[in-house]
Amino acid sequence: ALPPEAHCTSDRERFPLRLSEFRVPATTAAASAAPRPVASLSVPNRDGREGLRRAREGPRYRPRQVRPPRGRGSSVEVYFYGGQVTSWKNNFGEQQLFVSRKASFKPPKAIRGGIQICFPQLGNHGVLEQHGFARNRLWSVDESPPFLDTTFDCHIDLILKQSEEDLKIWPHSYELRLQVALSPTGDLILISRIKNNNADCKPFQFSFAYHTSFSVSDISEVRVDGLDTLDYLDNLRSKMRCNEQGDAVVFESEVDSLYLSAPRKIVTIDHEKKRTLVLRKKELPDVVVWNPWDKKAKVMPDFGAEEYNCMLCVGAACIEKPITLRPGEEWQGRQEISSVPSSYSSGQLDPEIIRQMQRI
Ligand code: TA6
Repeated sequence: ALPPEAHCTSDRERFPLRLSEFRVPATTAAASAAPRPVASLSVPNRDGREGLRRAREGPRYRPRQVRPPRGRGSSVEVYFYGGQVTSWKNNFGEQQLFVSRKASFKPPKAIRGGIQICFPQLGNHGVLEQHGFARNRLWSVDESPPFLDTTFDCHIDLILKQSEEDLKIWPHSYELRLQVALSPTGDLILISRIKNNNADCKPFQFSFAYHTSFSVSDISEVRVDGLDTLDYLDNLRSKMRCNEQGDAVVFESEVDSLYLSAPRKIVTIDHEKKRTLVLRKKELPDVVVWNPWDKKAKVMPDFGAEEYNCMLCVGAACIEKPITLRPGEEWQGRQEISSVPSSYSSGQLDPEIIRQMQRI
């Protein structure tokens, strides 16, 4: 397990979150030498209060193991490297994301798993390296993020800007801001804002994705709802445009598809865990769905041969119609995920849960 760099709880009344609490690696060299999670945010569950009390006994602002008793309370871990979320635990302290045990945490390889930020290109849909360069660059803390009306208490803001190296391969000045937040109910919210800072009034175009790898119980016991009847680009058949005939996407072999113009809500049901991951997206019309299955798994150096059984990538994306920004213009793309128990064996959401979610 990766030691969290710093651990800070945020509770409306008790601990206003201040970025200065996070230990920021002194120099880029230090940061890249041993990339570690920059931050670990957690929202204790209402009945985990006594956990908080214990936390407060620790040295100021450096509580250790602030996990509420019985591992309850949601948390998220983020890396400067790639601006990547590598852990998200729901209100029951259950890990929702997959990170390969063979993952590399050092440039040039992106961290295998978690939520990769694919920018300015998704996949090999363009001339740049696979999935663009943002996922293997060192991000930094965004000390002065412009106001966001939907900010939850428990959040961290990161930023990536062009480097001299990047300008040689993608000659544009930009700001890519990422806010990672936990809602009071433990939902994970990612909001990206991309601004064109070109001084030469040149517009730029990009595609984008939250390449999100979920941890699942058994891939053959998982289904994805909300993609039926949609067109998709099949990367296994040279991006051939196909149409989804099934009423749900299930997994019996390698899948590498980009679903186009998908609905705002996509539901991933893990029958065995009786858990449903509800993904909501904004300004990201498409959805990436990927599982390498056995053959591809064996040839990926940073992926365990059997790990395809316990992971599934389902992420919001914008690929079919790349976004064009003129200088000064900004785009914002949001992905929000809730992890809810699906008590019915059919995986249907429990009506009571639906009522609760509609109240959120
Ligand atoms: O999103 C699917 C995909 O583009 C697949 O084609 C597969 O290559 C996957 O991403 C992982 O890409 P990576 O460059 O991280 O090995």
